[in-house]
Amino acid sequence: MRISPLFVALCVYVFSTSSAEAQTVPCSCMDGSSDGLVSNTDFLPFVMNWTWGDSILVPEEMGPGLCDPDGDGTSNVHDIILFTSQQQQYCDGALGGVLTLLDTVESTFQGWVLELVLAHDGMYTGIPDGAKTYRLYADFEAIPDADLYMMGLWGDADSPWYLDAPGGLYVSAFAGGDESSLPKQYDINTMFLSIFPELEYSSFWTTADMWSDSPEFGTPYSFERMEEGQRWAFQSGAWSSEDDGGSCMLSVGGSVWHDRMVVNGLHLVGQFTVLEGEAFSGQAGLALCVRPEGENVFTQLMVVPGVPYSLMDLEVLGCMDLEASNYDALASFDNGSCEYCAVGDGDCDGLVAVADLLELLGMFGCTMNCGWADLDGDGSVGASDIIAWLAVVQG
Ligand SMILES: [Ca+2]
Ligand SMILES: [Ca+2]
Ligand SMILES: [Ca+2]
Ligand SMILES: [Ca+2]
Repeated sequence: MRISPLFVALCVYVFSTSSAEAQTVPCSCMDGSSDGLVSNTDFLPFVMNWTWGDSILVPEEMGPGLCDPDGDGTSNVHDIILFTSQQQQYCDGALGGVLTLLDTVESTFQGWVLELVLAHDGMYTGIPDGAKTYRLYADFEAIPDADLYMMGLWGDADSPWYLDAPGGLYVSAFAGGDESSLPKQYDINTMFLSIFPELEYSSFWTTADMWSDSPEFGTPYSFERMEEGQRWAFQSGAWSSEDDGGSCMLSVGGSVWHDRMVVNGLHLVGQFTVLEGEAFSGQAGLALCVRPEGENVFTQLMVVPGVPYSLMDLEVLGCMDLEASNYDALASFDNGSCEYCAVGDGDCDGLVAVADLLELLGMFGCTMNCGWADLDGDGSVGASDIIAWLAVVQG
């Protein structure tokens, strides 16, 4: 294997945050179709050529769909991350153009947050009593005057992407995909959820919550490495990208620009229904793009190498603001769900009505963390709050 010192320098540059000079690659490196735009049409040729960890024997033969943007002498997951970060960029190779690789920005990753979605009692087909469904979220601090877009998950041989659940994971037979594919939320047909309710608890990785509303856009595509029997490894709770030199689940083409990829608070990356036992842990890396407010291009790449997660990251998600109508005294992590409604409108339906009075009466005698019902703010719910509520109704 021949590794040019220039390429090594480029590699060090791309995955560090302190370099000053922007690096470029020929258009032909990213625009495999030579149509002047880096897009979906370039992606498949790339995937065909870019496998993980394979040496590039003749770097001089870089051409459409085959190059080594991170300059480490192999085709690897970092190259695909760099390719993905160039999506929707224009570049005219016929004119000898070059693409400028994005600067890397310091990570604002705050850590993982794991939510217990449901402790199962055996009511769902195929999910035994005692199984637990968790959702794994990435928590990022916002970047001032810019939006963060999730590109996806990755790991390499040094910092593998893996999961470890000795009790095994539940994956529904109706979850889509095949035995070589990694279970992903995108593959689950939501039309089936009403027929097979257990499908909602099927385990998967994802680049964003594919079941949340995204009215103006379709569902964004992502790409993952296919590997024979990968699904069974995932299902057995012992899946890792380490032996393969690396793996990733990255948004394909313009999908990085999808509104669902905007990182705003907690960002869903996976759901795992652990069949038995308490143990559940693993590690994943993340890749994101930064888009400054008012600009229509990504200007920076954020790369988070593998960070371990475990049940230590378990939090109760909810609203932690006492002033909010949906204040949750049990919450340990504020997920930005706080709702603020008119005084006295406890159920937040826009009307101050009997239903609210009943809720207030239900909290009568509360002496701590009483939320909206403590209308006069004296720390407890008593007769004075009912009088205050009646005053609101009577205007
Ligand atoms: Ca193209
Ligand atoms: Ca490479
Ligand atoms: Ca109401
Ligand atoms: Ca009170």
